[in-house]
Amino acid sequence: MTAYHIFTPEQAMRFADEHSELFGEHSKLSAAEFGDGNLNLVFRVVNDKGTSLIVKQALPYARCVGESWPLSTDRARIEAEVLQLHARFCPEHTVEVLHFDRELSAILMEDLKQYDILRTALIKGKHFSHLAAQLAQYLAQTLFYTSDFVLTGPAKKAAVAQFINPDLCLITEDLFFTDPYCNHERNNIHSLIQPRARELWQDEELKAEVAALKADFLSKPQALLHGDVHSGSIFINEENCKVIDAEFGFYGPIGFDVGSLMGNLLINYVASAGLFSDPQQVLKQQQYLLSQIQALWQQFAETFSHLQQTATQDPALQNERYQARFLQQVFADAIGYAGCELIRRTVGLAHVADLEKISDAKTRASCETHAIELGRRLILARQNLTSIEQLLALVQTLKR
Ligand code: SR1
Ligand code: MG
Repeated sequence: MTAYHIFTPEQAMRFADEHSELFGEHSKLSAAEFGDGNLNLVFRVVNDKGTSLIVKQALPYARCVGESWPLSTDRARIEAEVLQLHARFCPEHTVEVLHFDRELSAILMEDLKQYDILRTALIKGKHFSHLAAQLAQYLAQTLFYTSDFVLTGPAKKAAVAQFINPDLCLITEDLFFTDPYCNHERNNIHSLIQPRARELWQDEELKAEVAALKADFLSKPQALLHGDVHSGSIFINEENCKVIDAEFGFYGPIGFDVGSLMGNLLINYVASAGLFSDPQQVLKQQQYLLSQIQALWQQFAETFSHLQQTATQDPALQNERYQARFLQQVFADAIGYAGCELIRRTVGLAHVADLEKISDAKTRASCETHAIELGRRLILARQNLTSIEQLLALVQTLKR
């Protein structure tokens, strides 16, 4: 067993070589660190034939801030175990973990270099017709099979304990639900939208609803979530998409994963007016995103409902009325969490390239204001929206 130390590229290379047959003997390997995420080191290890693997190592602090923000390296175990479990239920759309070393908090995984990051692709205006269908499958399968519909009471409690993830949950608890609604020093607010952000801090109606969403995030362990399904955690190409980066995984409300994804598609929707100069391209992009959001919910609900009817183990939870009610509440929760994602990516610590890439400050401010308004409406209206068509109508009535 090797004690924890922060990898150099050379050490990451040796780690990959020791734990994979893929490179073969006498391979000439090279490695480079290329991570640009908020928390970890990420190395690509390549042999002389171009075969490559990824080594991801958790640092004992948040990379984007430094040692002043300590973080448990146990998140690497959580990530590896969530990905391994999700891969049992949806291997097509989960990145493959090849090896995990607990001491080193290091994961060896497949390299998705034939894929693009979804966020980058959307910013370039690339469209994939399979996006919604595949991610609906990923969400429905992973969330259903880790829920009370399938697990016995004792097995579920053991699973909840296995995935207790206090450090990373605290990040979400703070960044998603607390900071944007007060004058927090972590917030990152462009000067042109300062006045709109300040209104959030006084918006008691909104803050009460965000409190309810946070309380559910804290105390509704429905399924093993990925916990951070934003469009930077999804790799996509013409045929397939795969989800990575499950370090925020824990047992929480199903609507959080579904809503995080919807929220990210909506962020690109509002940003597209600033990303593209041709109004026709904006329209095309927005239509594409709305059609994907619609298909995402429809196909998620269809698959989840089918699984409820055919694979529920718990006799009481086989009740059809309860099952329908459950799914309706997931929908409302998802809309609320999508709203929170729109707001926190605009005024909170962690911004996203969709909005940051808009070079004209006034245009960006107008898109950000749109994001805040849309987020607010979603949070407030979520319990009254009973169909995906109603959600899309609400999105379309709110103009920039
Ligand atoms: C300090 S971590 C900031 C954000 O990056 C992650 O991907 C999560 O979305 C988190 O909120
Ligand atoms: Mg991440």
